[in-house]
Amino acid sequence: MRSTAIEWQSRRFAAWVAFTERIALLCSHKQTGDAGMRTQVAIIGGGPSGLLLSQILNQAGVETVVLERATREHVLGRIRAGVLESGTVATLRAAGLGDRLDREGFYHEGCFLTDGDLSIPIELDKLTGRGVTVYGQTEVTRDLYEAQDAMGTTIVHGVEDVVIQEATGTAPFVEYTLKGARHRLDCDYVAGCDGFHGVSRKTIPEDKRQEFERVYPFGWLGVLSKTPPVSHEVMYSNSPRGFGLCSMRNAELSRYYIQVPVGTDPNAWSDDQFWEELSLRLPKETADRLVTGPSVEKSVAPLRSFVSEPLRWGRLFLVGDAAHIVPPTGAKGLNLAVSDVYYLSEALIDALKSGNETGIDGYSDRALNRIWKAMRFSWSMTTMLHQFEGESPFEAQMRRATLNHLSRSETARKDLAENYIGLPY
Ligand code: FAS
Ligand code: PHB
Repeated sequence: MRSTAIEWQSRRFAAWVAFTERIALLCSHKQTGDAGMRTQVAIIGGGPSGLLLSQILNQAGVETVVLERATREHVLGRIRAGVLESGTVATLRAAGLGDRLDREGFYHEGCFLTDGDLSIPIELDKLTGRGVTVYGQTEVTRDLYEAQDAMGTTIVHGVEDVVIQEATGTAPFVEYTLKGARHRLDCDYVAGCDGFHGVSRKTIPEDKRQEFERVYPFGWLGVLSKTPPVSHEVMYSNSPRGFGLCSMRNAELSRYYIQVPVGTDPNAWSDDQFWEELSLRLPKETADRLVTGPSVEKSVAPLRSFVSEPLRWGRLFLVGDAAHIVPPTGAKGLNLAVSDVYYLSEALIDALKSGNETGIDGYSDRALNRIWKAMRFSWSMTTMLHQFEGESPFEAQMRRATLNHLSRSETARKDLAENYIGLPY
């Protein structure tokens, strides 16, 4: 008799535990704001693309949930882009993100190309009426997170095993694991903002997408140092030893890069070796002014040109690095992500607010039209300024002749300037 009572009690206890676990799961969803696990736009990826899309859509009254694999600290710890086109600045301002950008961003009226001791000023503002703004991607992302917090939008960090389901149907959904529990998020549309290594692009069957790629036989070794910038404007240097780049984040924080072989280990380079090699790639009068110091960040970025077409598959849309990668020589990566967001946000608001699907039907072609021109510019800047292993003396001369022509032709400099400041949206 007694054992039966104990058995009955243990069954009741097990049922109670299961019930509380279910409530806890629903509450955990509530805490993540999944609001009954349904939203209008599911955004995969909480980098610049995903956060800016969430910002603009929520401002228009469209509900989103951002699913991000990494922690916020990890996302904010990435040191990446530094140069914003005027279209990017305008889009960020329109999204309510202009305050700190306008206070702390540096407007640059030009940039420099150099070839040995030949210095070629590219007077962007004088040639096109517009310049660029130096403001690190880290700061853009920080501003986006703060703005998203203020709006109370839903960003779920630490998601794993994201799977996009029914993208070609009328009721797509996203499955993901959070703290060991499997979740489902129903939505009207999915935005793949999860970068080059994300799941979104790979959700599109291989026979439904066409990929275009050029992998460069070198990478960039980048150093961030608490030193005053050597040049008041970004400097791209061609030299017989390879490419070098001098940039900055502010008057006390500089960002430098040198071209290195593919697979270079950043830890194999001491700071002194880095400063020595950079100096050898700059004009002498610039190298003589270089203020060196300890690196606060040192990393190697591979260089590739990549586009995946189309950017749409049913109710799934690809945005930013999930769809394309440019070599950073043209400072286009982040800026292209922003123009993708500009186009897609406009299209989704139209579709969800007015039922007008013209924008989403035209998103892929419209974005690709701008993407390909930025792809060409980034490829041309990379080809012009980098030494290719095994290049013939003829090819090296072609690069130098291009730079020499730029130094003498305002027309050639205007063409470069028009692309560097960013082509119209
Ligand atoms: P991102 O890659 O920035 O963000 C994608 C987000 O999705 C990440 O936070 C990732 O954690 C998340 N994610 C990935 N898979 C996921 C999954 N399965 N589930 C959920 N979340 C997932 N551009 C320049 O203009 N100048 C530069 O100097 C420059 N340097 C760069 C250096 C490096 C090493 C890299 C990788 C890129 C660099 N770029 C540069 C380009 C860079 O700035 C990108 O263009 C920009 O980050 C694009 O932003 P997103 O499209 O948001 O992609
Ligand atoms: C940077 O400041 O990190 C930077 C600037 C210009 C580029 C690439 C990177 O083209």
